Amino acid sequence: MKFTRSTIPLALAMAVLAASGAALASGNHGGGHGHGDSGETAIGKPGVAANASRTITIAMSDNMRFTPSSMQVKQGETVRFIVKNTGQVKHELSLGTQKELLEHLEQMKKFPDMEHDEPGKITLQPGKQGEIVWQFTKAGTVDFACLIPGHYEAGMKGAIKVGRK
Ligand SMILES: [Cu+2]
Repeated sequence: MKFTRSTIPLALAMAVLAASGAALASGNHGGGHGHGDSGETAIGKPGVAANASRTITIAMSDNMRFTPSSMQVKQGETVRFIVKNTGQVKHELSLGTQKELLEHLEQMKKFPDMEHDEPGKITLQPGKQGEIVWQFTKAGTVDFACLIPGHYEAGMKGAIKVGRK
């Protein structure tokens, strides 16, 4: 192939474009996600009971339902959840994003006896009750579920709508 006067500048222009493209791509790399400010997560953070603006009681039953299974809170609000297992088998309530809950569900299938000490999660034996105090810092939806194998699949889940303040 023979270079003419017009092909040479074009080849140069292409080389410059390719180089700047590479520079842009590497410039984008590692542009921060915010991790680890005061225990805050995508769904909020553990709350302080003294700051709770209200108490919501949630029952967990063997018909694989939370009652209530949907509720509404305000962004910034701290809620004290009293969770009661009214059934004859173990249940749990885990707060999380849909993605976290589904990932957790997969782990639970591998390790069914896994217990949770993490905030935002509570496992209760039949007839027991416990509480979770949670502050909803971000507007959107916070999901919750019972991740004991078979329970989520049977419909044991719910959602908390967090309204923008
Ligand atoms: Cu359950």
